[in-house]
Amino acid sequence: MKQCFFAFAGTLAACLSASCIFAAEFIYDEEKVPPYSIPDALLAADGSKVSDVQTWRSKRRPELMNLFETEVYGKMRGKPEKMTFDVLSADKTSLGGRATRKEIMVNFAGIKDGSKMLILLYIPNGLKKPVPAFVGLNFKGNHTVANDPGITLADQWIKNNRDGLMQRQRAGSEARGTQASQWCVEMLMSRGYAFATVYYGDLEPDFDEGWKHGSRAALSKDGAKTQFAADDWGAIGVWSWGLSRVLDYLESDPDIDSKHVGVIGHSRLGKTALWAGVTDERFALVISNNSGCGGAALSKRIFGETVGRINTVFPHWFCGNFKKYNENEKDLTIDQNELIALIAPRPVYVASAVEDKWADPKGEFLAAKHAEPVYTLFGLEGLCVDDMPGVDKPVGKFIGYHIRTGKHDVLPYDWEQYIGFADRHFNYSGGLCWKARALK
Ligand code: GTR
Repeated sequence: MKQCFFAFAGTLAACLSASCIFAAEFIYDEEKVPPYSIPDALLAADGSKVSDVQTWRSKRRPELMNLFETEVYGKMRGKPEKMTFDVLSADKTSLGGRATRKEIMVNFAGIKDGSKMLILLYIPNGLKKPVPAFVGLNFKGNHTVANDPGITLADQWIKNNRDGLMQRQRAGSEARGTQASQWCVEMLMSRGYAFATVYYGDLEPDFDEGWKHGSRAALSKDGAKTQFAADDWGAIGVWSWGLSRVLDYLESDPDIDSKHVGVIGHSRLGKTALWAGVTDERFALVISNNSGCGGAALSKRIFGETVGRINTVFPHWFCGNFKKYNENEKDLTIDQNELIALIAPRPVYVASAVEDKWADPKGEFLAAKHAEPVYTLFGLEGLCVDDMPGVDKPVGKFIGYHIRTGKHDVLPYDWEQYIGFADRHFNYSGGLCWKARALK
C-alpha cells in the first residue's frame, strides 16, 4: 500500500504544479510561439494529394491511424473473446422516478476475479425506447457523478480526499454526488439521453506503475511482468479501449439506440474520448472538453503544456515512441488536427475555456479548423468560421467549437452545447417529448 502511495506521489505533485510552479518555463504569450507548420491531413506520405473519399478511406486514413498508433497512443487491442456482462441491478425509481439506473459488471476474461469494470447506466423513464446515449469515463468513481444513494461505492484504486494520493480502498459515502456538476445527469435525462459511465481507475489506476493493477497487465501474456514495446498502448489506450467495451454492452441493451452514442471526456479523459472516437467508428459523435496537449491542441505550437512535459509528468499515458518528441515537436510528422480529421465524417465537438491556457485554447481551435479539409472532402461543413469565435459563442456544423468563460472544467453551459449538437446530428428531440409529457 505504502509503495503505491509513493508511486503516485510524483505524478500528483507534478499534476498540481503543472500549471503553476513551473509556469515560467512554458509559453503563454502568442508572440513567443516559435514558427511551426500544421501538417496537411490530405497530403499522403508519398507526396500525393488526396482528393476523394475513397482514397482517404483506403490510403490516407490507414496511414494516419498507423502513425498515431505507433508514435502517440500505442497499438490498441480488440474485443476480448470471453467478455461477459452481468446486469447486477435495474432500479426504475432512481432520480425521483425519472430514470432507470442499471449497474453492469463487465468481466473481460469472463471470470469473476479477473479484470473488470462496473458500468453505471441511467436511462430516462417514460420515453419511447431505444434512446440515444452519451458515454464517458469519470475521474473519481461512479458514485460521484450523481446524487443517488443507490450507486455502488467504488472499491478500486481511488484518490483519497486528504492528500489526493491513489490508494486501493472503498470510497466513503460523503463523496457521493461530488462530481455531479460535471455530469449534469438530470439535464441528460430531461433531454432524453441515456448516460453510461465507468470509473477510469477500473481500467487502470492513473499512476506510472498503475498498469500492473489494471487491464493492460491482465490482457498481457506476462501479466505485471510485461515489458511494453515502444509502440504498445499506454493508459490513454486502455481507457479508450474501455469506452469501446461500454459500447459493446450498450449494443446488447434494447433500451439504447447504439447507432447514436456520443463519446465524451474532459481533460485527460478528453484525450481518451478523442482516441476512442478515432479507433472505434461505432461512436456516432465525439466530444473533447478542454483536452489540451495530446488531445485536441496542436503539439507543434508548444503553447502551455508541451509534449516533453506531459511525457515526464505522466510517463504512462502515451506509448514509448511519443517520448522521441520531448522538446522536439518539430520532428512529429503528424499533429492533432489530423487526429480530429480521423473522426470524419462523424460530428466532433471541441471545447476550450478562456482561463484554461495550459490546454492552449487557440491550439485546440486551430486543430479543429485544420481538420476541416477532410470534412469538406465528405461534402460536409465544418466550423464555418475562419477565426476563433468570441467567448461563449459556439460555432460549427460537423465540427463544433466553443470557448467559454471560466476555468478548466465541464459546466452545464458545455453540456447545453453538446446536447444541442447531438440533437441536431441525431435529429432527436427526446427533450421535447419529455416536456410534452410533463405538461399533460
Ligand atoms: C493536467 C495535465 C493535462 C490535463 C489535466 C487533467 O495536469 O497536464 O494534460 O489532462 O491534467 O486531466 O486534468
